[in-house]
Amino acid sequence: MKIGIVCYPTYGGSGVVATELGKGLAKKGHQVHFITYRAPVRLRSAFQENIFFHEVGNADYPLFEYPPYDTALASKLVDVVSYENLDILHVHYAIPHATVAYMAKKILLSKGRYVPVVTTLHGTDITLVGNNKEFAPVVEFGINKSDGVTAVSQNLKNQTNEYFDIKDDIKVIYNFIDFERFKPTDKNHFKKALAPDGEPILAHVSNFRKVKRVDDVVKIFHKIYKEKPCKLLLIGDGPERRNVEETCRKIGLCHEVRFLGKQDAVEEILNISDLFILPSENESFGLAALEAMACKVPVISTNVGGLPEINIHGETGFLSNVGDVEDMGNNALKILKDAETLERFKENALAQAKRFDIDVILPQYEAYYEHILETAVHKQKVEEA
Ligand code: GMT
Repeated sequence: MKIGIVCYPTYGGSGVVATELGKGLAKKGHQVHFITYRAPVRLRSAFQENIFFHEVGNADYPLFEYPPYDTALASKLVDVVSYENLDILHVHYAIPHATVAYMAKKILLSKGRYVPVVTTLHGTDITLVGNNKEFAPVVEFGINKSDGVTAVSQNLKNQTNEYFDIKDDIKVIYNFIDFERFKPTDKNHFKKALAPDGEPILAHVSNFRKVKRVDDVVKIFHKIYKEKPCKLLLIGDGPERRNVEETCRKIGLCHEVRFLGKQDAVEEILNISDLFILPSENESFGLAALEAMACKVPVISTNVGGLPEINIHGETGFLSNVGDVEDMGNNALKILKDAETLERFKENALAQAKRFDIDVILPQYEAYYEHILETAVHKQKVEEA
């Protein structure tokens, strides 16, 4: 198949999933075309002969206070679909990609060319509009005009149906793990350097946005530290970092906390960690938690969104209400109480992550594309009518 993938090329979860999916599809022999404004982060070091990147230009002009990216992207899609003869367009994150793809589809149709569009909903493209009605009509329209729609968790599917009037069934296809990269690996020398007295290492990975409640990570860490000396590694960067640093200073624990910033080799850090902490206010899936579990790290998280679908309470970690740092701290101590308990949670975390192996999930996307292509001919007739 010749597949066009549209995504945000940044460190955000949707871009990561889109890139890993594209790489996986290419490995299986499909021709994959990424169409976005910059090479996606996880594509930069991965040269493959059947992966192509088409850069959407910055349509800047002195008149534009806001360069019209939507128009530039739609034009690029028309161009790439026509000249590369793509079979299907798969857009990740509804805003603005679903409606832009629909615009491109209509332009192509006016030239007698039909390309089906699959939209994958990732989370904030739905939950954000739940709080911000300014986007809602466009998002609903884009979803309803897609030939196929997938959501990364059952909870996200439910929320989408709750917020919008959705015509067709949304298919749940979970996010996945590439075990060639995220797997348990012995990094004891590295661990010893950071925790010389065998202290447990806690980790958190995010884009440091408010929704991640990174401040709570530090508060949970503080609660654990009072009972059991430990270390905290904070990976990622974003708008909340300054406030989080301030909290560490106030608590007086800066010497035990390391801000590592954005990291490419996250798996190396996960492999020296004993617990992963994700106290998000909202999380449609929680790919960061799954990546930790694939490296055999149990998870202390909130019980929101799709998190209960991956983190099994009392088995792979624990779930708590948003903001309940006391409960999250106590749960962490339950896991860290002795070596056997920790090992049991670690084993369970790894076993659960294996259910989301790319080899299990990727064929679901391929089957879905096939299904959409089969129904495309019928859809084309309806569109033309
Ligand atoms: O909010 C983020 O962390 C980024 C965002 C994105 O779309 O880039 O992540 C969302 O999609 C990820 C991949 O499907 C999910 O793992 C995250 O849970 C989801 N974030 C939220 O729902 C807040």
